[in-house]
Amino acid sequence: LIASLEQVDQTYIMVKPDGVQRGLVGEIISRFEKKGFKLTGLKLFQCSKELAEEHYKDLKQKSFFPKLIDYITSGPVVCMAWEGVGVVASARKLIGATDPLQAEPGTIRGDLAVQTGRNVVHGSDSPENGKREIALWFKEGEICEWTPVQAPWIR
Ligand code: RTP
Repeated sequence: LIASLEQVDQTYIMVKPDGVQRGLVGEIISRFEKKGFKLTGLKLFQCSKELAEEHYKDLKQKSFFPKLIDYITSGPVVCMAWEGVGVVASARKLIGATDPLQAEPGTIRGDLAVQTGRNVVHGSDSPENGKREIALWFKEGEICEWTPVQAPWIR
């Protein structure tokens, strides 16, 4: 009841090409499902160079930018929209530090990855970017608003 008074946010989570190739899609989806967030969008998708560049436009000046774009476009990704109270910050915690060797055990990157350049998953860094990235990766009609029937605790 108290939670229902709090702000519900959206975040964009993406299994990167290495996560798909390594068969980690189910494992990664499970982490967010089990935590108690609500899935509102899900698709397997081969993204264009243009879309990858738009998504990572804030990193355009970084030396690793070309490698990052090659990586993200190297194979299909799994695009997800998740909703819930505090979902943006919580998802970042579940994902762990950018460098998987610094990520705590128990986090997705801490458990499943080794290299920064192959860190298996992306998560939005603010509620504003959550909205921006969901609008960027999903078309209208691909986001499903639904109400859990018997489980108000998985809001
Ligand atoms: P993400 O956006 O993918 O969730 O990652 P993040 O916020 O943890 O990290 P960010 O600094 O935004 O970097 C985005 C992605 O770029 C790749 N990267 N490579 N030195 C490198 O080679 C390097 N640094 C960053 C990673 O895939 C990182 O997740």
